[in-house]
Amino acid sequence: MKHFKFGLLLFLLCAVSSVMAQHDVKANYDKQEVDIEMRDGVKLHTTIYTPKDKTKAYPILMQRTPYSSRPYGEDQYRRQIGPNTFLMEQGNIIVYQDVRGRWMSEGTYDNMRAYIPKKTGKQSDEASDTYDTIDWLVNNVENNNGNVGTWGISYPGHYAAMSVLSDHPALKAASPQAPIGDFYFDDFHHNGAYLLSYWIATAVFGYDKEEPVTEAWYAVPDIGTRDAYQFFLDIGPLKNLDKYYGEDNVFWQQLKDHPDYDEFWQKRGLVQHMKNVKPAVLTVGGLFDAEDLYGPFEIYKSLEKNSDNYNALVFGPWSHGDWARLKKRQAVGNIYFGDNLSENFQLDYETEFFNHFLKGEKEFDIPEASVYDTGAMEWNAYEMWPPENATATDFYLVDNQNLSMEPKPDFENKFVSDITKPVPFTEDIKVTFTPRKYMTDDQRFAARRPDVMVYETEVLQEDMKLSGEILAALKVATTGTAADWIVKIIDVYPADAEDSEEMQDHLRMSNYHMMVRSEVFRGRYRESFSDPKPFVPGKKTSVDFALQDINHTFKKGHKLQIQVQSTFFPFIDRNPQKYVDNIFEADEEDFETHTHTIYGDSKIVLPVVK
Ligand code: PG9
Repeated sequence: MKHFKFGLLLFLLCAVSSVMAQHDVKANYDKQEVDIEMRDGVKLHTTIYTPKDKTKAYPILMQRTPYSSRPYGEDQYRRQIGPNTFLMEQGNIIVYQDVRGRWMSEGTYDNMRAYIPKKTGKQSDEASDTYDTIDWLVNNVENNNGNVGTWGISYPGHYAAMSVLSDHPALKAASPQAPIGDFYFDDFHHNGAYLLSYWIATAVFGYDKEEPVTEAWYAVPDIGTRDAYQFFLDIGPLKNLDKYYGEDNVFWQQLKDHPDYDEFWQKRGLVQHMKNVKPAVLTVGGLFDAEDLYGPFEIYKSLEKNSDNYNALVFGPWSHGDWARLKKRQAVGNIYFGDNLSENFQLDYETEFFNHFLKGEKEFDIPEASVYDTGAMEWNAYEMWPPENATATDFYLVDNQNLSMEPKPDFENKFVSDITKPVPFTEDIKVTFTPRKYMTDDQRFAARRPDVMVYETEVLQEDMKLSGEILAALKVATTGTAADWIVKIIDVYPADAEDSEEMQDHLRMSNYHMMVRSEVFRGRYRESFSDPKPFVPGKKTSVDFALQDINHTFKKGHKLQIQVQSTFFPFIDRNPQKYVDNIFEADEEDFETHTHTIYGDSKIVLPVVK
């Protein structure tokens, strides 16, 4: 009974606070919903919150989203509007729009709809939809000051990045946050490997709807278990998942039909177009973002190379979207990084950025690149990213348990990759919409497996800082004709390390093997993502690939450890290890256990700051 009363009290408290928060928005903003007609006649449902104080003009801050601009109904208000509460409370015109083909908007959805550089006639894409929307807003919304900003996280971040290609003169600033750059390197794939850990999410993005809707027209499959590893192992070949997603799941069909980086994916990539843009851009990412790392890094780097607009980067110790939450202690999984990091970002970076470029406020002085050091637990301000004071340094994978500065080409580390017992990517037993916590998880469970090769330094006698880009240059062989390669960069804590408040019960910080970065590479794409090749059994072969950037000090008393393995399940699907043209069509008998070899002239090239 006691628990029931507590639960009821908690519910009432939440309900009251929700009404109060809504009241704040309702008390200070008017709301209207309009269907704005695009150049091709399709109408996009757009929700507009305008400050009740009509004595001054305001910029327009817009988010375009596939996740709904709800609540629908002009007397229904969001609890919070805008990029953060500071911009909400200061007063801005806040706009949310259902993108084409989603929720209350008309049209047909297209995942990562391709940008059309030279549109003719009524041709449309997300950039032209943005242009047409901005044009209507600045000409029809009262009290706007003629300046527009866009923002969004993840898919909305992708549309914020795409907005700068609209070329509308009123668009002065954009903040793409964890923006998707390319579904072949963000979210659904990493370097050609399909992320089985995203399979659930295919329900949300796979089905077309016939008309504008206020309720979800899709359903996430109930797989009847919380044990994702066992579920997907029991399912076997990917084709057996067809019983959950039929022909009407357009996106599932597209994933199956396009295993290689073909024209279907290439034309949907955004990074290639991020050139010669005018609006100021503040790109934001999380160093432990399991969903979109490629996008923020590559969009920032492309603009840095190919555009002379204002272009800044913020990368904090965050998982996907953490920076938008007002949580005092910032932690990812078991690792605590500091207090008030998100609030400080929202106030000192995000709010100042938009107020400067949209309201002309002078107070604005953020570094070109603000990147958190996830080992030293402090912010670094850089004049460029990656920093030029880092030296690409070779760490060779020689003996089992040893990293060396010198290669040993004849040294061979062999392991059996048993495809019936793939290496788990996490010890946690759960089914998630998308992967998240594994990004800083303890890797001792893997280090103690015979199919995970471990290489490490001695205990460091002084701090070693790694800032920038990482290359894995492997020399490998397999008795099979296909293989995946996973490389993990790990910070091994000392035996006397103290536990964080967030530490899981079965773990201790003592000797914690903290994942700092991991990446997967499907070996068939070693020459080209568009032209897969089998391995020749037993032939020493080069497999080179980048891991996403890091900024991490391995402190004195710690060790730098590298792990290499060939399965990472069910983060990615199992490679049959026998070459088949399309793994989505593989049969049970195609899955073979094989012996892989890592030669001693394999190296990981790390950005050491001298
Ligand atoms: N990038 C995230 C995502 C995209 C597609 C499917 C699932 C997740 C996001 O938009 O949150």
